Amino acid sequence: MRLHPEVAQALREGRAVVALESTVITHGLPRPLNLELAQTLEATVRQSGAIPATIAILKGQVVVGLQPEELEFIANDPSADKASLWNLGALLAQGQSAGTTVAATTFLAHKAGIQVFATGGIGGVHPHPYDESADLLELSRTPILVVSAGPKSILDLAATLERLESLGVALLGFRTQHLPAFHSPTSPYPLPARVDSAQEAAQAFRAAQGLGLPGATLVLNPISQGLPFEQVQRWVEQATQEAARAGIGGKALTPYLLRRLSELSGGQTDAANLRLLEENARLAAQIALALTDTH
Ligand code: PSU
Ligand code: MN
Repeated sequence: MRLHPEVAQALREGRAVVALESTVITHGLPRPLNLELAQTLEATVRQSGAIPATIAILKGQVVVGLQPEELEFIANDPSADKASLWNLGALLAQGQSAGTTVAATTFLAHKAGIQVFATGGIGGVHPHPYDESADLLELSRTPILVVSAGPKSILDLAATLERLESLGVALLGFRTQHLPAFHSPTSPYPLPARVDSAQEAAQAFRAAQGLGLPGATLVLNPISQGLPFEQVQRWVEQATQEAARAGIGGKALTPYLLRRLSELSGGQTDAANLRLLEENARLAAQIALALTDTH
């Protein structure tokens, strides 16, 4: 594992660091939007007073905090794989490059000593056929704070929420009592807890850490100016049926559905995706800063 010197120094000095994932760069957004987004997220974290650490697999090495040219490399490498836990060892041994999913980024960020991680939407339970993201299990066994805009809208939200409860992932609605649904700010599903500031989120995470709870604290940050829930659900239904008909499954399913949503919505879901990623990076930086005040 190679840490960017700036990240290593910030961690040694107990300063605020925010981990960022890279599957959204390699598989989530089309080029050249993906690189612009990656650069914007790092700048957003910096403007908010924290140090960004984008995590990726580069030529068989785990890199925590990419150099600008490394960010360009991974964003433009069409052969970059999607790193989850089931292929991480093989990717390293075989010298491959890959974007890291929420599952892999959670594991690697925690290993590097980073406490806060920002993403867009987490993976979860797909409606059918059976497919459940490794994100859920990894969040259940890694005590890190993750900021997202909710489970991705392509998922079965009720089933995903049930799994998060069963797995003991701590859920905090950020200024909301209901589960945010990625492209949409809200859904019909109530959350167990709510916080109204970065400080409160930091305190809840510290309390969970103090007890030694094994899992992550997931801060659910509703998108501002999102898309209507029912509208997104209609696009999702169509895209899901098309995926089933085309026989798309496994790790190709999430990227396929996100692409189809973008087409069906005339690009509206991509615009929403960019906005929520930026908002999550900003909130994550604020929480990382708040954590440096509460020891
Ligand atoms: N959030 C986004 N776009 C994405 C993803 C999240 O806005 O592309 C990625 C994350 O890396 C997440 C992954 O971990 O999709 C989920 O893939 P799967 O369902 O195959 O676990
Ligand atoms: Mn899957």
